[in-house]
Amino acid sequence: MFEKILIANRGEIALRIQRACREMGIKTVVVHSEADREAKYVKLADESVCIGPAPSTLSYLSMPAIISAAEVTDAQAIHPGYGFLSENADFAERVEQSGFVFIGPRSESIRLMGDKVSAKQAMIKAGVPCVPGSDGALPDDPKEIVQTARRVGYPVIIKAAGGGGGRGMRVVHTEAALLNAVTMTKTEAGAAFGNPEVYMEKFLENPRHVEIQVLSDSHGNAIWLGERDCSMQRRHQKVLEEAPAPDIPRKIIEKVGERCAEACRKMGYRGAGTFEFLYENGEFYFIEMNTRVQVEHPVTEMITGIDIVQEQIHIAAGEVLRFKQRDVIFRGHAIECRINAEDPFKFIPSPGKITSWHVPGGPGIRVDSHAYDGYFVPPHYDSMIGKVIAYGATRDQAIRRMQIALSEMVVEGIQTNIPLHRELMIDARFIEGGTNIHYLEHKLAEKPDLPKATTKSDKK
Ligand code: MV4
Repeated sequence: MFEKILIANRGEIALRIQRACREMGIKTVVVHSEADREAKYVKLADESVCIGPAPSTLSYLSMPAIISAAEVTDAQAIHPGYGFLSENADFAERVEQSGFVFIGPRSESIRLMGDKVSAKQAMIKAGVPCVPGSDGALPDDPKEIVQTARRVGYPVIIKAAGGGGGRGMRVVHTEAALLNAVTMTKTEAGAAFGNPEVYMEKFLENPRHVEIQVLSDSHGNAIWLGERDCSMQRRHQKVLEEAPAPDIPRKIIEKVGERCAEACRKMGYRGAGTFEFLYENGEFYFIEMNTRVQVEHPVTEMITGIDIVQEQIHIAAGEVLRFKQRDVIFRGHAIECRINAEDPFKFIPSPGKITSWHVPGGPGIRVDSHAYDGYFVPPHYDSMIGKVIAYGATRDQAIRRMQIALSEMVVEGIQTNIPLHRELMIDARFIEGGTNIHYLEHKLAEKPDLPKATTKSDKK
């Protein structure tokens, strides 16, 4: 096992990885920007290295600075967390070429999944169900494009091979609009991703976003850790996630989960990964694979008892997977609310000093956050300042516990989206379960004065 790991990230996930390392008896090095110098989680690490000024391009995205920090501190492995360089195949390659272990997949896997056309082709080959669409990238010949759309059936969606996470896509409803939409998406994709390739899929109108967590070792073993429902989102930003996904028959989940694990074995995938699916009318359709640990990993940890970050480290150290599929037992229900420093009505970021921070507790409540009384939320990064996770024997109990947790939570000095979460926890459709990817945006459009459930502690 490693003696020392460098954490190439910031905020709650840097603290989360540090806790995993500490439990395993591994020393930690945290790299940080000038803006994060005073953060308590930086001081908590065994060592810290300032790698540059506040803008992430000059610090958290600086490959030479991070690799130099690993060299001077004698770290053996680098954990990239999520965001920043976590899905950058060139970074993974440079880390390994410099003699360190990248805690994540081989760079070839990251590259394969980063190109959404090659990812989808790999999944088709591995027997993972995909959205019907073009066979690979769209050709230049307009006749062929028109033919493909007729075969797939309108509406269709044009997606950039270099896109993902909602970037570089366009829905097309009629043949009259098709060729222009393809040209525009290609032009934008070329400019945004340096790759003009696009592909076509049947556009699913009302799906849910359900993803499968996998773990795969470097010895050909792979398991799936159930699903997460991430349908509650706004502008491709997930707001809350839960596991299991409400009202999906276990037989269907088991079948798709096993397909994902088998795909990992076939690809020689290493590490933790997430297969993203759209779920509509009882069917799963693969859209993308994420080759990192995800923000919402705790809900899976709560219902399986498996520490995903620790398993990433065991796998990176070359160990054989410590669990067989039959060891994975799903128990209870977990919900995660992402706490963002933002205006709860307008969603604009609200950085600044937290003057009062009181986190909830009690049975089944977990808070993953690096924030504290007096913490300054820097304006340079993502607005997420933490996550509240509620576990219960049933979904109803998890909701009830989350309602109580959110009623106890106090954050002053900055604005947060806690009022929105309080509103969602008493929303009849959420409580019923199984809302689709459009639900939150429709709800917010209907009731622009949401959230109403404010308290004295929410800054105006
Ligand atoms: C789709 C889709 C409907 N049909 N693909 C958006 C993010 C990216 N990961 C894929 N996305 C979508 N792909 C087909 N064939 C609808 C979306 C989509 C979406 C997906 C997941 C979560 C939220 C979403 C919000 C809008 C659109």
